[in-house]
Amino acid sequence: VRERCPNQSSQKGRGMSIEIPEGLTELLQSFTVEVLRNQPRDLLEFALQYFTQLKESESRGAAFGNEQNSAVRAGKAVNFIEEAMQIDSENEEDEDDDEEFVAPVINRFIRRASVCAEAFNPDEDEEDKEPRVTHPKTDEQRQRLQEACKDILLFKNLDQEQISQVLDAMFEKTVAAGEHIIDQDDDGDNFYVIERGTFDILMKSDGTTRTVGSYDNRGSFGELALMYNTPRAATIVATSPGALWCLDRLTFRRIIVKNNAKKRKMYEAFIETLPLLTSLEVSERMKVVDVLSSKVYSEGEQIIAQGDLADCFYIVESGEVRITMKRNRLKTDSEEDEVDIATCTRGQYFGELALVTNKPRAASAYAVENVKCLVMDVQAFERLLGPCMDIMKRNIANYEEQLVTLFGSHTEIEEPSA
Ligand code: 1OR
Ligand code: 1OR
Repeated sequence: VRERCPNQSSQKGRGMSIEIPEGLTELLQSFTVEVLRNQPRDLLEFALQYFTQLKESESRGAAFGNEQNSAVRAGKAVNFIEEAMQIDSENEEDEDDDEEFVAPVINRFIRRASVCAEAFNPDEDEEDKEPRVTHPKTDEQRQRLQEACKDILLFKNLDQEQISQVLDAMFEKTVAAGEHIIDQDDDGDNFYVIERGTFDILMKSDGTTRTVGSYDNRGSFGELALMYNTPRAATIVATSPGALWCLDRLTFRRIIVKNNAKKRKMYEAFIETLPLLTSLEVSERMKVVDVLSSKVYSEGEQIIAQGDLADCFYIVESGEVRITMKRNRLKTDSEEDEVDIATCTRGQYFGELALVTNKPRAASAYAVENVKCLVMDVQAFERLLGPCMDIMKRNIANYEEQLVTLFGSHTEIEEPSA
């Protein structure tokens, strides 16, 4: 963090204007997020560790604030490995002894996918004339297939008839370790849902190929080339023996892409009103709609559980969501009380913090009444919301202010929310 030159004009009118040194906000913001995430017992000790590590990583060349952060997602669903720290191979002695935090945090949005905005005509009906694809399955297979597909967001908004056509058309494929399922720049053939196995996501840019993430026994891939008629954006390689459910391109386009066109019409107006997304271009906003799925929660239902690994991001479409936090540290021993810390209503979002910081959920979320949310999975979030990061980070910084207002600096809380 650079200090301002003391000879600047602000010195003249002492007491009138206070200049905030460049980088201070980001520095404190990242630190605050880590404090919230880790809830350290000894704040001073934590601060010491944090800033020492920050300083070390700065002198290793990863200058603070230049967006080159190492953040390793240790979640189960997907692992995103940023390339920044890997580029210059570090000294051996620099062993990673399972740090409680990765400093500095936050920006993992180094590079965005090169998915071009090629127009596609969702109303093209040519594919409707194709015969329906059906791959017969045993009951056991069908059950496994249903299980594998139950969290696939692209399937969430399909009606009963559409979903059963999709399931009928899917076929199973076992893969060996090392097998390339998709090669970057190829044409798209299938969409894949993971039944089991681990897979690496590789991308090449200017001559070198890098691992940008991985899948661990769940998730799906291969939708982009089919949705936007583009070459494959990445290479997917099996890193263990595994099994996939495949959906052919024609069925995918006939059902999923059609459905997306309907979704665009439905959500276009709402999406336009979201302050979070104003930094996106129109074509990008449409892609957000494509990957959103709508989910309904009934009164009192839990949407997010504090401490869980995060795989989704939420925007409230209707109803009210209550955000609560456990404050066990301030109570005697094991006793935990959940405290209301915020509410979200139409147009507001939640569940971004864990995705931005690579940490478990910092709070829980409950539906106060019947609630409808738009849900985006972590990968779509990664690919699409890079330009919205500034807004989100600013809001995350606000969490700290509100934290202090709500709880004071270290007071024991009984009923902070009136
Ligand atoms: P596809 O049809 O282009 C490759 O074939 C697939 O890899 C792609 O669809 C996605 O399903 C999947 N950027 C682009 N595609 C990705 C990415 C990705 N991750 C997985 N796929 N990332 C952006 C990197 C800047 C990684 C984001 C986590
Ligand atoms: P998440 O992915 O961690 C819980 O899942 C979500 O609750 C979190 O993202 C935020 O979107 C949302 N501190 C932490 N998370 C908050 C807060 C918050 N408010 C909303 N969320 N505050 C600090 C209070 C201890 C703000 C209180 C107003």
